[in-house]
Amino acid sequence: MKKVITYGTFDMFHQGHYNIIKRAKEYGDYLIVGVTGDSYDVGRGKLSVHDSIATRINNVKNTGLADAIIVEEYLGQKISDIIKYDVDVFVIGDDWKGKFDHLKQYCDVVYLERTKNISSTQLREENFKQYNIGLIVDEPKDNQLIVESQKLSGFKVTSVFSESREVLDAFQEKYDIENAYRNLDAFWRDTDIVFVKCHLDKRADFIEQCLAHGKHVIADPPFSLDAKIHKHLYKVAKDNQVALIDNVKMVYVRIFIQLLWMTHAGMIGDIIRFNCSISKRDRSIVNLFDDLAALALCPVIKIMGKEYDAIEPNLVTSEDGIEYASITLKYPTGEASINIGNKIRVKEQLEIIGTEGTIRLKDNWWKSNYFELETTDGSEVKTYSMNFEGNGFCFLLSAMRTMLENNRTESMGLFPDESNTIVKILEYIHHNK
Ligand code: C2G
Repeated sequence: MKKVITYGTFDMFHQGHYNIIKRAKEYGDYLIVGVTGDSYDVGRGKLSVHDSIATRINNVKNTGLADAIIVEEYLGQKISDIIKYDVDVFVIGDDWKGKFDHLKQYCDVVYLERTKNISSTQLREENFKQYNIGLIVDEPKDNQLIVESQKLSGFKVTSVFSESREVLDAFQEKYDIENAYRNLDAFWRDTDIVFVKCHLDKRADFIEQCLAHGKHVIADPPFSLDAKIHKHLYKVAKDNQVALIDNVKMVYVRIFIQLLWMTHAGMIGDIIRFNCSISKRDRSIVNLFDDLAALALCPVIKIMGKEYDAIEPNLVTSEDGIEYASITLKYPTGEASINIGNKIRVKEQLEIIGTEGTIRLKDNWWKSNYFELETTDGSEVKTYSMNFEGNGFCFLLSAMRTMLENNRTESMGLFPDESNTIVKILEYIHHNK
């Protein structure tokens, strides 16, 4: 019996998928179809898959052509499958031409011509809402937003606004966006979602204007250093039935969600100490301290909670502002410290010490793709990892799309009250400088 194997995601099942499965079957007597698992797809940057794995498997099954269906869960599984199922022929579309030649030492490799003029991407674009993203900037930098949004179906950066002509020209020189505006009314006409990427002094004002014009908003935290203004912005969002989301990417990345789960499920016992440090040498950014502190406070509030008893700030200031800060939040059963370095440098890391284990994220912890767990029982250090490229913004956008599809306006990444707690802490620090 000649065995054939082929693989795919088979999202939004279409004629191209049917054709390749049918033609693959003709290469032997028994056809195995591998359907990609969600984790595997996320790991390889395929974030736009719409159908659940059950639906995708069912669609393959309904062709009546597959003798067996398996799930592809990890990179390299194809070799194990070929050996395990004693496969004679591996078939795949010619969009992969040459990519699987290394399998020729195990079985025949056949690349078949792709069916023209049909694809899952095209079907997703035709069937689901497309969101135009507009950027409000005061620097010619996009923080990878444009590249990150290209990783997902459904989002396109179409407009940019800046009050400054020089910034706008420099931005356009670099990114060449369809529309560039210095007039907000024109800018709003073209956008569904606005990324407010500007310095803190203007942030709340732009956020409010966008929300009031019925635009969903993503903005860097803190939105304001005044907790009342922050609350008010959420009210404006609610009144206008639009979403307001903190640009905190880490809370949408699987590795952080896993870490959150482990700490909340008591897997490192009671948390007695949380240390988190960050520094950045960029004198041009106004209120850099507040942006860094807000970022460092996110994991603290997510993991330790909002109910701290006291704040103990220790600040080193100069005429340029806060140069270094160590802020300790006292909790009933433990404490959390964040160290923020501006001119004064600190080593970036995040450490959560529990009675039964310690979790560590090294270096750029806010975009880390792995963490280590060292348990107190003396067993080996375990590493939890997930590969992803870029800064993780595509995960935030992916969560946002789910929110909007379900008419939900509040993020479950960083909840509004968690975001407000961060602003309250910063407000307290500034009042007690
Ligand atoms: N295909 C095709 N014609 C199309 C679209 C897709 O022949 N118009 C083929 C692809 O070449 C692939 C199969 O259908 O062989 C499944 O395509 P996808 O669902 O896009 O899956 P893909 O990402 O190509 O996964 O391990 C996964 C595999 O390596 C391929």
